[in-house]
Amino acid sequence: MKIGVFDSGIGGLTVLKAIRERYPKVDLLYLGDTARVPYGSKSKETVQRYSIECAEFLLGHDVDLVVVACNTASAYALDLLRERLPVEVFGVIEPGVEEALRVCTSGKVGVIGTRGTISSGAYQNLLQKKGVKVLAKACPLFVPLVEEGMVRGPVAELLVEHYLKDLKESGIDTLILGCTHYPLLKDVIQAYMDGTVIVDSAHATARWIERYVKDEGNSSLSLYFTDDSPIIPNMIRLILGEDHPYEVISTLCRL
Ligand code: DGN
Repeated sequence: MKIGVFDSGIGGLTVLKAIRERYPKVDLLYLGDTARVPYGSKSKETVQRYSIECAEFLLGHDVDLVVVACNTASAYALDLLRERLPVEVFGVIEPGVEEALRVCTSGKVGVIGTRGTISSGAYQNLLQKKGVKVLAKACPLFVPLVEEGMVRGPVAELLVEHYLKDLKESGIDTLILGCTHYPLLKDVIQAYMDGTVIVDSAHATARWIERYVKDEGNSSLSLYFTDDSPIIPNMIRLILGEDHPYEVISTLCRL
């Protein structure tokens, strides 16, 4: 079986990694739209167009299932992708929400993400429909922090305190990491939010697709990006824990 994963950039490799760990035999194809990242500041229509193009690229490589690793694309484009694609499509928001509802006992859930994801209200709407009180916070500096590889140490600790102080004092017992990059800050976040259950959408998504995945194949991994950047090899090493070759493709971008 071949699973295609796409993201606005490199951070979606956290979702790919969680899928790879859970289904080690499947063939995996990853597309990071590094030429057009970030999606968080683009309009809904633009994110939908980009998402369709990414999914078409994956379908061109005969994937059996598509996972939208990007939170913004999941918020804006999932319904459209489901209408248009001939294969099953999954996003990261619903799995994260369901996992949070499963573990939350206080009736108060926190969610953090990029400005785009938080202002889309996608997490908040799903959680509120289930009668849960939601405290949402955008943490815009977390993405560049991770991309600089500063996932632990004093700067990470300071920023975690800066963004999460209100949430810590609010009485939430569950915190959703609503961004591809945030699982890399999980240790620092967990240390600061002592006693709070941290829900990582990447792992929740890998579990969520279980019913649709047959763990068979050649364990291949192909990585594609729409633009090159010196950050890519560093992030591959940081997230996957190993070096891996990748290909830069330009035909996707029709801007
Ligand atoms: N992949 C994006 C997300 O999960 O929200 C983060 C990177 C970005 O587009 N800013």
